[in-house]
Amino acid sequence: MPTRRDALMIGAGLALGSGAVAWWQRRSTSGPPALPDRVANPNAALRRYGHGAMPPESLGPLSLDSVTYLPPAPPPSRGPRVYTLDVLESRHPVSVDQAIDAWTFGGGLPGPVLRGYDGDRLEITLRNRTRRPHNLHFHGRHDVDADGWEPVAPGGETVYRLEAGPPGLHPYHCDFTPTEDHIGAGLYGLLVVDPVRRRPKAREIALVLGGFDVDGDGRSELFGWNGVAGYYAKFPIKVGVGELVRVYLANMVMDRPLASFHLHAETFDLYRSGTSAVPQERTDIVTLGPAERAVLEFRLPRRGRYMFHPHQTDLAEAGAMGWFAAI
Ligand SMILES: [Cu+2]
Repeated sequence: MPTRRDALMIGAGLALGSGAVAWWQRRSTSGPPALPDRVANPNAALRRYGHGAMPPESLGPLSLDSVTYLPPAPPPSRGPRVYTLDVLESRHPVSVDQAIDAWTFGGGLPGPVLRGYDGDRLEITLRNRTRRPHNLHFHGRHDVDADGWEPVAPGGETVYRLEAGPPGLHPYHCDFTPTEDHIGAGLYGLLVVDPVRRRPKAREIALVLGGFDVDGDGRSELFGWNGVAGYYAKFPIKVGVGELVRVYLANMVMDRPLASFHLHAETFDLYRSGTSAVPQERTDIVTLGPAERAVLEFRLPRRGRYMFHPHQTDLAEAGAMGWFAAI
């Protein structure tokens, strides 16, 4: 309701013209409170939830599809599953105007998804094509002789033989010290171990959270899923309405104590580390320490855009907010 003072001022405004009303509205202390900077300043507003970190312009809506969507689980294998990972150095763009000096497994950041059934034999050859020592360490269960902490010299190679297990999601990464630098530069990826009694058919998606130190100060300034800041804010992950979605989620940010994943407008079944056949919880948020991971399952019930982001909003604002588009 207008106050008596408002009525007086409107009357004065009519007498003085609309310019005077606008002047009074700007000066009045009884008007609406001043907008926070992030709303009043459109550039600041755009920084909310990752829109301040746009992906490189070279990336289009399909550019990360081969990283985002997992191919179907491989058929059972009698022999060992054989992989070769070359450790490479490259300049990796992480946003529209920032890049990092990356070390990668095979040129991609994260490295390729390795996959096998519980009990499958894996044979992974690591070839170090860089000027520094690196190595390859797996989470999950394996023979202690294949633990991978020993350095592989520049130009050298090592074969790691593992028996995949237990069923679940196990990150792999370079474990050469200082580990946070080697992981921060991009030396990480996912090993998916499928239970012999397979999980139900689903749209399978990998989301690996990384931090990017773009100014070389040892701290991440940008954050993003699957190697790019702001990508899924610009290009939502498409899933079908009502389709079972399974997310293989891992936190590979080493310089923050925690990072969470929060889904808007729907909840998910949470399988911590993916090692149990039954979920521990139905929730809309899971918090992960460095190298922690989880498998999430959910269905989005109607068309629309469903936001996801770490609830550490500085991470979300610096590139880690994204959308699922249910279509
Ligand atoms: Cu390394």
